[in-house]
Amino acid sequence: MTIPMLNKSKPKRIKPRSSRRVHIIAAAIAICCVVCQCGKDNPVTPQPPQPPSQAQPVNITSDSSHDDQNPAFSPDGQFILFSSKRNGSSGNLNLWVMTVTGAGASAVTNSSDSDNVNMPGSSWSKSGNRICFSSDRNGNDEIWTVMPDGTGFKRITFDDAPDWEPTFSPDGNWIVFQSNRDNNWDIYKININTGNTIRLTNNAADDWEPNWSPVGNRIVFQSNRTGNWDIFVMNADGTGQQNITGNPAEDTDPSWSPDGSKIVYSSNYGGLAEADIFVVTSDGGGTPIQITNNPAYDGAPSFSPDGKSIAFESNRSGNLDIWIVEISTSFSNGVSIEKAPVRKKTKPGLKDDRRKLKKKWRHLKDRETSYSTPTSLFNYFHSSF
Ligand SMILES: [Ca+2]
Ligand SMILES: [Ca+2]
Ligand SMILES: [Ca+2]
Ligand SMILES: [Ca+2]
Repeated sequence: MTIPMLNKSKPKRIKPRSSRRVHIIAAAIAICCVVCQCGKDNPVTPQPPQPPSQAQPVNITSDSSHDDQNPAFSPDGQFILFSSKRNGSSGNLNLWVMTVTGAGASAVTNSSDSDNVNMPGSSWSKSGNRICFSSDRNGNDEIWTVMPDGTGFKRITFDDAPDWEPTFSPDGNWIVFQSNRDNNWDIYKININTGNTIRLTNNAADDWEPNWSPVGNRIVFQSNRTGNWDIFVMNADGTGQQNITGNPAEDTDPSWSPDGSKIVYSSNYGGLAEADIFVVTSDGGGTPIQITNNPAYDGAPSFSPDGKSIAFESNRSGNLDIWIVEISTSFSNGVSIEKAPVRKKTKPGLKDDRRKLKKKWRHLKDRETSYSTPTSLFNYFHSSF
C-alpha cells in the first residue's frame, strides 16, 4: 500500500490558524491510519520490548565425578583456579588450575591435608602471580601463598586459631581473611611482607568470607549480625561498614565485578529452596538481579576479569561442578538470566565441610519467612544496570 501524497498543484493560500490546526490534526490521523494499515503487512511493526536472550550456564567440569568448587579466575582471564577432590586424597580438597573451557586441569597442591581457596574473587594475584589459600598442613588452618605451578609455598599466618578465606589486595601486599583468633569470627588483613596484622571488624556476630575489591579501596564480606546472612561492604581500613542486601534471605559468598560497581553473590532471595546467583550494586542502591535460575544449589560466584561472564559452583549435575554463564549482554541490554526450568525441591547438595557447617548454622537460626518478591523482567528492563 502506498501512502497518498499531498496535492502540490494547488496554489498556497493562507488559512486561519484554527482551520490549519484542524487540517494538521486530520492529516496526522490519516497518516496514523495509513501506518496502521501498512503494519498489517509490514514485519517492522513496532514491537514491545522482547525478553533478552537467556544465557545458559555451561558445565566445564562435567568430566569429573568428584566435587569441583570455588572457581576464581586468573588475572588474565584464561584460567580458573578451583578446589577439588578429584585426586582422591582422602576426600580432602586440593587446589587445581584449568583453562576456562575446563581443559588441561592440573593439581597445584597434592596434599592429604585440606587446602581451600577462598570464595572466588581475588584469590589469584596479578602481582607476583601468586595464589592464596588456607590449609591445615601445619596442624591448624593458616593462610599460605603458592605459585600457580605448585612451587614456592609461603606460610603467611602463624596463629593457633583457624584462619580462612583469604583474598589479595590489588597491589598484592595484603591479604584479607577471616579468623576467630579473638574468640569471635572477624575480618583481618595481614601485610604479607611484614606480617603486620590489623583487625577490621569487631562484632559479636560472624563476619566471614572477605573479598578485596579489584579497585582496592573496599572490602566485601558476609555477616549474620542482622539475624540472617547479609552482604556488607567496608573501606579497606574497616570503617564505613554498610549492609548492602538488608533482606531476610541468606546472602552469602560475595565478590566484586572488575570495576567495583557490583557484587555477585549466592542467595535464596525470594524464598528459594536452594540458592541462585544474584548481583547487586556495591553501593546497595538496587534490587537484586537474579542471574541463575535452577532448583539446585548455586554458589561461590566470581566475575571474569573482563566482566562478561560469571563462574560459580553448582550441584545441578548431581555433584559439585564449575559452571560459567555468559552475561555479556546482561547489563547493557537489560539482563540475561538463565531460562527457568520447572522448580522442584532437591536433595541437599554435596558441599564441603565448611558449607555443611554454614548450612547447619543456618538451620540453628530463627528463619524469617517473609521474603520480598524477586525482581521481575519488567524491573530488569528498567534496571539501572
Ligand atoms: Ca565434578
Ligand atoms: Ca591459624
Ligand atoms: Ca565477629
Ligand atoms: Ca539477608
